[in-house]
Amino acid sequence: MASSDVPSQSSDELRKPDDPLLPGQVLRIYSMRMCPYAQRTRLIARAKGVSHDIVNLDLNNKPDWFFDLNPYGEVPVVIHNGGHVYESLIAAEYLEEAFPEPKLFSDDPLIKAYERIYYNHWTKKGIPAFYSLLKAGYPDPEQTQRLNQHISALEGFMTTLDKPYFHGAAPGFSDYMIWPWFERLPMLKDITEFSLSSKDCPRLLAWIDRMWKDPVVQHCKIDPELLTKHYTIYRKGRPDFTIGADGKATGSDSQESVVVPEALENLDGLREAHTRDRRN
Ligand SMILES: N[C@@H](CCC(=O)N[C@@H](CS)C(=O)NCC(=O)O)C(=O)O
Repeated sequence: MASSDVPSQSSDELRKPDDPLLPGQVLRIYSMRMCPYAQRTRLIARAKGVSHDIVNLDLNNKPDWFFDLNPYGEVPVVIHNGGHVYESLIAAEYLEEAFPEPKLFSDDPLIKAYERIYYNHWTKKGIPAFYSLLKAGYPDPEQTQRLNQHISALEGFMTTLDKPYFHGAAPGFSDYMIWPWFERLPMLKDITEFSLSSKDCPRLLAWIDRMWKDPVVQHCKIDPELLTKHYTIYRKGRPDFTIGADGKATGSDSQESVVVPEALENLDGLREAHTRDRRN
């Protein structure tokens, strides 16, 4: 089935892991509309043409059973064949193996290893730098420099590779693992004035233009205005995770916003601990 024909359902109805899939659907993804990690799995499922059911969670009100699926209490979780797979990279790799066509990884072990190096770099170095700048909420020179340094490494990979995509001639696994944060660059610009320079990042800027033309990216795209609204609140502490539900256009900032003080290496630093753990 061509990926454009694939029915996928996005819903706020809290379907449980054992609730049957809708007719014709093969798997379920527990997600949150604004989540870049969940977007990784949505991109792979879409690229594979796998018909799936997306259940959006309110991460401020997680049902207790969700921790049985993922002890970290995080989305994404993929439900398939009676199993549940969490951690976005593991879930995406699972989808690549469970649904071999179209292949998003090269058969050549060296090319595959390079692709892993690219998205591992972004996950390990780029994402923490991205959130640290976001959390600052202004053009903090130190955090801007840190993010630029890790983005320059991606530009360097592309220069050495000399291909239109990290995967090669077409978008592939590594492109979809890196993309969600590049889709969020306009949001980061709105909040911190950060942007890529055409002098330093010509290849990445050309990659971004190409990625926007990819039908899979277009399908999984998130309303940019909602992203800015969501992260404006998120960076201060307690976001409204139901933003975007049923056309809901505003995140509620009615809860008192708290700037979380500890050093930020991942999203944990942006969230109050009690919203991440089991309630009982
Ligand atoms: N390392 C995880 C990170 C996933 C993650 O941080 N997801 C966020 C949403 S974007 C989440 O579910 N957070 C739980 C919470 O904030 O309570 C992965 O790669 O899947």
